[in-house]
Amino acid sequence: MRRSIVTRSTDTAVGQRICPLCESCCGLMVELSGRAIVGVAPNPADLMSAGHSCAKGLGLGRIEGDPERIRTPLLRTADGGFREATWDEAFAEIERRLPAFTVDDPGSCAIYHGNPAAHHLDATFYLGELIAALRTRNIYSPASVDTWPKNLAHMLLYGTGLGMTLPDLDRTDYLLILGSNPLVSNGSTVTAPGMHRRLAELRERGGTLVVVDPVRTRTAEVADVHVPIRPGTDAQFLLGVLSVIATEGLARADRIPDVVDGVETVLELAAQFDPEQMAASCGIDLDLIRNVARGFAGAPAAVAHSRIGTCMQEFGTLANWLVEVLTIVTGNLDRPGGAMFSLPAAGGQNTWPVTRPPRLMFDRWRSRVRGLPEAMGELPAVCFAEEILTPGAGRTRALITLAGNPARSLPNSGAIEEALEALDFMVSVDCYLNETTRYADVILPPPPVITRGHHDVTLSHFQIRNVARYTPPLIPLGVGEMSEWHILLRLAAIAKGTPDRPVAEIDDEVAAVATRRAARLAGCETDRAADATAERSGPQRLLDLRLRSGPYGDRFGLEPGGLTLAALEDRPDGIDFGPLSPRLPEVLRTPNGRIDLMPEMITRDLPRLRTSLSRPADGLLLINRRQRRGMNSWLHNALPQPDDSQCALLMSPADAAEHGLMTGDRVAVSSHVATVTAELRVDQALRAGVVSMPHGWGHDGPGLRTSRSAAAPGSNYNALVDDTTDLETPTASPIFNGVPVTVTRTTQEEP
Ligand SMILES: Nc1nc2c(c(=O)[nH]1)N[C@H]1C(S)=C(S)[C@@H](COP(=O)(O)OP(=O)(O)OC[C@H]3O[C@@H](n4cnc5c(=O)[nH]c(N)nc54)[C@H](O)[C@@H]3O)O[C@H]1N2
Ligand SMILES: Nc1nc2c(c(=O)[nH]1)N[C@H]1C(S)=C(S)[C@@H](COP(=O)(O)OP(=O)(O)OC[C@H]3O[C@@H](n4cnc5c(=O)[nH]c(N)nc54)[C@H](O)[C@@H]3O)O[C@H]1N2
Ligand code: SF4
Ligand SMILES: [Mo]
Repeated sequence: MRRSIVTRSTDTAVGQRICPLCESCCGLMVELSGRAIVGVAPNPADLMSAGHSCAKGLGLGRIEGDPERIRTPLLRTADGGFREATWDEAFAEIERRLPAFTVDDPGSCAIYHGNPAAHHLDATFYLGELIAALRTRNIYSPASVDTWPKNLAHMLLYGTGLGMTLPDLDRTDYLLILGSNPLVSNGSTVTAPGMHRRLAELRERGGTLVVVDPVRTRTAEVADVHVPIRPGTDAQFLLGVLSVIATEGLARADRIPDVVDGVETVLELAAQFDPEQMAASCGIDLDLIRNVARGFAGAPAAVAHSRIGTCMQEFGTLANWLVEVLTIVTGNLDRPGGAMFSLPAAGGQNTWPVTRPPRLMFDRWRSRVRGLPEAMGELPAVCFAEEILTPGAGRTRALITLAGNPARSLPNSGAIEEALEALDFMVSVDCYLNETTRYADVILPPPPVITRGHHDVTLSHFQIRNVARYTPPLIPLGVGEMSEWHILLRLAAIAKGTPDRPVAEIDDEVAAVATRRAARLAGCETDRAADATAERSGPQRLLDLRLRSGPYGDRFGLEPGGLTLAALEDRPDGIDFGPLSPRLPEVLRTPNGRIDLMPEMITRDLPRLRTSLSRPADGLLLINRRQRRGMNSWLHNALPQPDDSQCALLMSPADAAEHGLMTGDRVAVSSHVATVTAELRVDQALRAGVVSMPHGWGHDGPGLRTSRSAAAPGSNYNALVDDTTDLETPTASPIFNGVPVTVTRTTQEEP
């Protein structure tokens, strides 16, 4: 470990750590006393975050120090509780029970890997090994409730789901944000720490910020224009905007890259949609559509950025396709201030050369019960419960969860918990005994975050500047702690029926494959790459291989001065490779190397939208909101939360008057799936016809070891959401935003 930690006084020391909590990936200064985090401050010298941080990152000490966090493996006892166990005991139990589902009946053990897994090198590099060992296609993650419509739209246009376009925030003149509230979430599929500053700078340089959101959110508050759209109508809004662009001749043919096909077709299609009808469908003034069309098309540089509000809804894929179409036909693709591609230091789908004819990573197989399509190697999360609960050959009987809480993050929590209960065997790698892990037979805890080195292999695809950073482990593993990659490889060995294989041997095998690949990318002999990285092991070796064979790499010495992990270790504030620069056409991974603006899968989905236009808009639609001190479901126990009413159901004054409700009333919120109760709060920020609740709550029921959050459990949004009939058709994503609900006063508590 070099330069990772500096002694400050006799008993404290300070080191750097990239925050592992959200996609902003802020650089933090962490003060340690022994093994405890006693202080956290933003790092002003960090080349990405430049001093930005938030309450969650600054709360890392509380999060890591939560006395209820699991630090020792837990084994289920005969009375349904848990007891602490040694690692040997825990793995012995897994060895006794897991191979029945991986060796004897391959495919019957599923895996669910959650959000934090994407923020650690361990899972980034070793999850694949475990999945291969499970010999299963029953692989789930939040991606299918979070980003798939966006992934699919980008895959259809540019060839990869991860190589997305990014809003070039710092250089744009016109930013249209749809379905994202970065002043609370800190942004998603865009890594741009310090959003508040960046949005203020946009306006200071005379730029325009438009926010499309049913709620006047914190982000909408700082915008020039807020478009208070009815939930689920972003595609209609964008069709209206494009229709105006088409009929007023505002497209910028002179700035559209040569590799784009279908511009005329898409404009002709858009012109068929009457902006007035689209405005009515969105429940907004026609002038808003016209002004956005003219402002966006007329700006020197403009870009639209869509996120979760546009994904978890009825027309997610169409909306996300239209976002790209808008950017492209106005001549804003692949230019500064427009939509650009990053060039990630560790490489990835859109930097690696194409060796085989590219194939859409979508619908290559289907789920057993309902025949729903795979995407990027995973099944839709809406299949999770039914694959466990539906009898027959191929039924899922065992489960591994890694850093996930499907009982609170997937739709229809009632069915999810019934399914978890029905499993024959379950292992969780997790630091809490929560709504999901309470069903496990064995729980294995990850080690403290400061024992792990970090580089954002995945999230650097979303960085709005090409900066590479690595923060090394600050302290070694302590007694009784096991690294998460070690846990994953032990599980893989057991699943394969070779429990006694040393982890170091498997790691060498994984590295040998990675070395051959890296050598190929770097254009050197395998031995050269192997020798250059021989002193390292674990995630650090795999990372070094990726960096050195990546776009800035030293090619294992062939390119002296090029990037290595050692270079990043010497400069933990990061190395700057400059602003995003144009990457067309080499960035494309589509079958013909071009961009087709009218993919067939899109054409097939349009009639569904047309049909919806005649649907009456009445009743209340429930949408989701995030909270500053939350991270989905898992920080509520560690971080003090502002107050109990933060889980309130928000309702507009007009709806409250119509329903005869007041702030402080206890209400029953019912969908066609379930009923939950909540406190009502009347809030001017909401448009009429819309109510809002946060997700990730409902910390109740038996067996939890989260006493602080259980004392103020909140309501479980996801109990209300359907996982069977109402889906975003192309991707089979659940519709979390725009759930029809009724709201009535009640004196009852939740059943
Ligand atoms: N504090 C905090 N930060 C987080 C998280 C957290 O839980 N807490 N979670 C992290 C994760 S995993 C993710 S994926 C990101 C998500 O980051 P964001 O995408 O920014 O997510 P939200 O803050 O939920 O913002 C979504 C917005 O969409 C709006 N919306 C709802 N329905 C519609 C609709 O139909 N159309 C439009 N246009 N808007 C709609 C909502 O009102 C809300 O303001 O945040 C990450 N950051
Ligand atoms: N209604 C509704 N539902 C949603 C959303 C929404 O906006 N609305 N958002 C969706 C989105 S975007 C996402 S990403 C998902 C999140 O879905 P999940 O990833 O399933 O849920 P989290 O609440 O993030 O749970 C993270 C888990 O990881 C554990 N953990 C934390 N750190 C580590 C670690 O280092 N190692 C290990 N092994 N475990 C760790 C925590 O204890 C917790 O159990 O929720 C989705 N669900
Ligand atoms: S914004 Fe995200 S990355 Fe930055 S400190 Fe907060 S949680 Fe961590
Ligand atoms: Mo997410």
